[in-house]
Parts: sequence; C-alpha cells; structure tokens
Amino acid sequence: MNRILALPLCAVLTACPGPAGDGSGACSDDTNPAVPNVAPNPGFECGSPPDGWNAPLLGTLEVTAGRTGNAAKVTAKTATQGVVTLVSAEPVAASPLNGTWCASAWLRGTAENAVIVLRRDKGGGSLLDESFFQPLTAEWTKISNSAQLDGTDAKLYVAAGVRAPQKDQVVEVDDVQVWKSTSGRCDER
Ligand SMILES: [Ca+2]
Repeated sequence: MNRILALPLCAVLTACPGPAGDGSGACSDDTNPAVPNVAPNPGFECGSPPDGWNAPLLGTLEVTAGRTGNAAKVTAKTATQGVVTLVSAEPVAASPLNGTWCASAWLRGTAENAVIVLRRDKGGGSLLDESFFQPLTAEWTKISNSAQLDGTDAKLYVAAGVRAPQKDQVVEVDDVQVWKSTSGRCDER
C-alpha cells in the first residue's frame, strides 16, 4: 500500500562510504527491512554538509564527529524564540499517508530544548508540525515522536534541532529514524 521512496542521494551521485547496515558507515539504514527506516542519510555518514538534509533558515549545517561516525551539527545564527532544525530535503513518505508514523533521533548540545518534528504537508502550502520537546543536554539523548495520519497529508518530512536557542548555541543530531508503525506503538525500532 504505502510505497516508500527513500533513495539516498549519495547512492545516486557517488559511492557511499563504509559497509551498509552496521549503522555507522552507511548512507541508508537497512537494519530492519521489515520496518524500513525512511530517514535520508540517517547517520549523516554521507556528504558534507550532509546529503539529504536542508539547513535551518536561522542556522548553519555541517558535519561533525558523531555518536557513530559522523553527526549533523547545527549552529544558531541568531537568538530566536522559534525552532532551529535541520529538515529532510525530500519527503520521507508521500500520499497515501495514514496510520501511525514514528520518529526518533539522538541529540546533544548547548541550547535548552531539543525538538523532533514530523512535518505534515497537506498541499497548497498548508503545513502542520507535530513537535515533541525535551531538555537538551551535553550527553547524547534519544528523543522520540509520533503522529497519527488520517489520509489528508500529501507529504511527510522529518526535522530535528532546538527551540529558542541563543546565538551560536549548537545542537548535534545523529541516528535519525522514521518509520510507519505496524503496531501503532512505535515499538518496532
Ligand atoms: Ca552517525
């Protein structure tokens, strides 16, 4: 039913470094093919700045040493009360979109609040961000979110970063996962 296109850019344009599937050196994540991770370049091992991700409007995006291999590093260009996130450059999934969608990532940094977003694009410029916030710390911490889709969304994106950073505060992001839950409990990955 839900055909998912998640071809990493590096697989098209260049060779991807490292062995696939070990979660540390691959442009894609094939660790659980029955419940595929559709996040692009989920460990940020390909490209610099990382393939498959767009920088925030109010931040820079680069590659740094990660939890495994590389990670994405976002630095706030200015203080803001809003969110500063990297976002998947392409939809991670497209219509028909229904059921429970799940996202997780590992974050660490210097701003106060971490955020992970499932961005629902209903078409015609209508976006609905399903956001989850938690404290951001200097240690790698997993953050998770889910969204219940009702068939009205045209596209789904994933974003991760911080809320209300000061100028030059930093967040690092690694090991992003996005998947459709068969159980509805996001317990497959
Ligand atoms: Ca990594």
